[in-house]
Amino acid sequence: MRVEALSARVAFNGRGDPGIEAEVSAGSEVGRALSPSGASRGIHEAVPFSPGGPDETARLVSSYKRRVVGEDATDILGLASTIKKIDGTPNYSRIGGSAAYSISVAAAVAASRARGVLLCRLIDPRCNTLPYPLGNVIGGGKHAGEKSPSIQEVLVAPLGATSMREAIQLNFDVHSRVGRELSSMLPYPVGRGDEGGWCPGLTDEDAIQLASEAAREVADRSGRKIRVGVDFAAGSLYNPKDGRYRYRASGKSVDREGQLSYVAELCDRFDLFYVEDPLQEEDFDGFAHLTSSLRKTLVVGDDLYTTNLERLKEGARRKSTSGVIVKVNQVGTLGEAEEFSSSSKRGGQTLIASHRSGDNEDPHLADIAIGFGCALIKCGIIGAERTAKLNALLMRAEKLVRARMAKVG
Ligand code: 2PG
Ligand code: MG
Repeated sequence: MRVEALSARVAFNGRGDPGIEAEVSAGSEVGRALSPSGASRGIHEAVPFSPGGPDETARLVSSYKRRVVGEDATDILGLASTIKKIDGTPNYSRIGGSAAYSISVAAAVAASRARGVLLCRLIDPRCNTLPYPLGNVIGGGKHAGEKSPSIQEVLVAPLGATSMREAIQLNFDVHSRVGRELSSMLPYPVGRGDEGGWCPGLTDEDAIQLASEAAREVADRSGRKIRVGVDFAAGSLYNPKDGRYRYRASGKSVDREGQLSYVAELCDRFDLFYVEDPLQEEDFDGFAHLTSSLRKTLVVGDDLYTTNLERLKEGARRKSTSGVIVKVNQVGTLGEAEEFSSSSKRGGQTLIASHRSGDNEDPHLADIAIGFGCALIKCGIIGAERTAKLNALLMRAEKLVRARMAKVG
């Protein structure tokens, strides 16, 4: 099934950042995809735009579109390699990673429509695992204001839920319970960060405590297990000049050893099932230390890997992590992200598909998570760009008759 036409425009995400929206026709159907954008970006991520910025990135598409037209839209890996060749740089600095993202995803969407299958089934015709939603109840770091916690995300996952419907409801319940608690304990109204998590003027530990209590209450009432995790996004806390991690909310400042023990202490105190980027993105050995010592916690690499196969191999060699984040726009195309995902699962990693802090109403992440066989999907709880993915998961849970919730832990 050949790509018949391709066009692109600049469009905006829920944070107001520009992205590239591609429109691809194949098999007389049209697929669309709009690239998301990160605020705490890993240093090894694909460059989002060509040197002239978003408008030039969209305009450039017309100069190379004849090399995409005629390609097989159902061939996710083949199309990725064509786009990679067109760019010709290691990190999409010529055509822009946002163009690579949107063209590759839009082509797959068009192909799935033309075939009459869900996008997840185009990615993997045998996919049958539904990921647990991992959503942030409290936001901090680069996703929230100065006075909010320094840790970027306090997350919950309803690992005892027996259906997608129940899982999503439990996350909503924890989120609203935290909101009610905050309005009774603080003398000012609390806003929400980029991903819909509350962003109160609390220290990190108070924020984790609050989310843990809310999770426990909802778990007790429902009889379902709900676990708490955090994304430190430690690259944002780290100062390479002095090698220290700074928590502006509490005034805490620690060196590498101090950070290692602080992470372990928080895991122990709050029974965290999940820690993402607990160290800065070059410290493969520090991650390995945590992975071997924190047996009950998933130690997850996001900025550590940036969905990059070579970095994943390095992590595998050093046994750095037990979990891996996949974000298509970190690497560029859907096909490259698929290769990364397969390789990480072969290596025994727990795979987590993730949204970006600047995201939009596209539902495609739900299909990507199911198609890649992810155990978890990190896509927030509140806000239309987050519920777009959650609602798509509900529909897939209904349509994929033999699908079951993933096994985590
Ligand atoms: C992260 C992401 C998504 P951003 O660090 O995991 O939550 O944030 O998109 O800002 O990189
Ligand atoms: Mg992260």
